[in-house]
Amino acid sequence: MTPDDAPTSLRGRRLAGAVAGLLAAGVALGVAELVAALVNGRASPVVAVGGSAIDATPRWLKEWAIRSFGTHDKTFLVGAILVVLVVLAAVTGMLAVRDRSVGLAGVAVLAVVGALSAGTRPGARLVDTLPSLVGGAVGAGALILLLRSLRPLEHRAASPAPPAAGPVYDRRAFLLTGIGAVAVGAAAGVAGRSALSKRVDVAASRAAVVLPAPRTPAPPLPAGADLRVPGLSAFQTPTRNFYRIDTALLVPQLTTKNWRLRVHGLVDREIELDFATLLARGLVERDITLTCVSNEVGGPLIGSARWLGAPLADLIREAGPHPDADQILSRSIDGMTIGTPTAVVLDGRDALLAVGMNGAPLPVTHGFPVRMVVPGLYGYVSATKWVVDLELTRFADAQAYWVRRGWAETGPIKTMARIDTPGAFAQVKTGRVAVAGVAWAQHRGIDRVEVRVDGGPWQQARLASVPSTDTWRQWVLPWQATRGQHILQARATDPSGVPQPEQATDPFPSGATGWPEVQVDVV
Ligand SMILES: Nc1nc2c(c(=O)[nH]1)N[C@H]1C(S)=C(S)[C@@H](COP(=O)(O)O)O[C@H]1N2
Ligand SMILES: [Mo]
Repeated sequence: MTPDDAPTSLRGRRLAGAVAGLLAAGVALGVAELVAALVNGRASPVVAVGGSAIDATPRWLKEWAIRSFGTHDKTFLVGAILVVLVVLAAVTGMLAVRDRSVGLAGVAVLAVVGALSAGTRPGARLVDTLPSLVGGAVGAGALILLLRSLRPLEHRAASPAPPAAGPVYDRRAFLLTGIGAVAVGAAAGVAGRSALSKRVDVAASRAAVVLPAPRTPAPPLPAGADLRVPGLSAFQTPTRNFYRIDTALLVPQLTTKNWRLRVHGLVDREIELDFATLLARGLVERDITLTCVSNEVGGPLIGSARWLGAPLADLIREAGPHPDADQILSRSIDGMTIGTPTAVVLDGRDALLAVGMNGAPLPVTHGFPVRMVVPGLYGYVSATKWVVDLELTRFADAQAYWVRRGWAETGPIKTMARIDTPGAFAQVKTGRVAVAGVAWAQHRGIDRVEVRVDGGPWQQARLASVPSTDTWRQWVLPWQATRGQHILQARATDPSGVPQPEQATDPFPSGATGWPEVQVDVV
């Protein structure tokens, strides 16, 4: 710009810069709101900053605020934070007209404050920092675009020189960019809010569930089901550590009130039932170990829980399945399809429409309010979460989601052992070391687990007791460890008497095979 038009030009552009700062902050907040709703169902960074501010406020000030504002103290706090944000955003935008890096630094500082607050709230996880960081990044992008349209016209090669008293920047471009920013921020914010409010519904619905006592309680755990060897997986996997596998980007939000299950297809009588009717059918409680077909040898995609649910076989029988209906095609509210052999569900095993997991209603991520659990089958052919529809059909007529993608049509769980301790590449001391792990062959059972060191003779491990064949089984072998590097291998055997094969194969298409192996360093 030329020295003589600087004062008016700069004033006008600074004012527009302040507006740009406010718009960018709006975009950032809207996007943060949406990301917060998507990644964790928690509130926006503003609320997190508010929470941190409350924690950091001295007690006298807190008490003054409560006295002065009563139950509106939180509203006041959020309002105060927004006012501070508005001022900072406007000032940042103004300064950024002269120097873009000042604007970006301002956005970065605000994003980091939001991320730190959200990431340090009680119970926070790393993903809680995402809303601020993504919001900040998108806000920075909006600021850059807005500032670009604020560049003095004479600096832009293609633009005609501005008339002496006319606008000093491209007002039309700024207006259009600004409208775009408002639209993006508002759309993201509204979408985030509505997603968040649905989640709150589901949390309330879950909190309101009163699980009836089981008509048939789980058989008591035999003494010594848990060997309690340090480093060995607990017999019952704590729900918070239970693996989660699904295709849902957004966890389906289904309340008990909105839940219905329809049984139809090749049946004599269609059935439709609601949540209360399902509970009233009488529930059984069972320890069952769930396994994912994608689990690698030695992998973590397995967990054991105490499930509470209605027997699935009874319901299917009531519907009167036609003899040729060899597949129960279950569907979840988010459109996942899973095909289970009808014969397996009806063969007397404890196939469940589960509503409870480890003594509580199903967590939303594990299928609230109702999921299937069928002992002995990998999850992708049996464990439909958020299940709402059971269609009796034929494998020849309808293919489920993963089967269409080449995975095996039926997925019985393969016999498998896992070495939990010592861990891979662990350093252990010479002398007696407990080698321990779990082994599983759900619904057939584990008869033997053997361990060998450096390819030597197989040694039989001691097996823990189990309540049924539907769970994994712990095992332990005391080993006299000698100095040096050693390879430990394990193999399990089910009642067929044939040990699991040595041949290592990929999980695709029907589950991994091979002996688990760990290398340890004895010092
Ligand atoms: N609706 C739905 N149900 C699903 C899936 C899914 O993607 N969507 N994945 C299945 C697979 S592959 C497995 S292994 C189990 C995992 O259950 P979990 O997440 O409770 O451990 O859920 C099954 N049920
Ligand atoms: Mo799976």
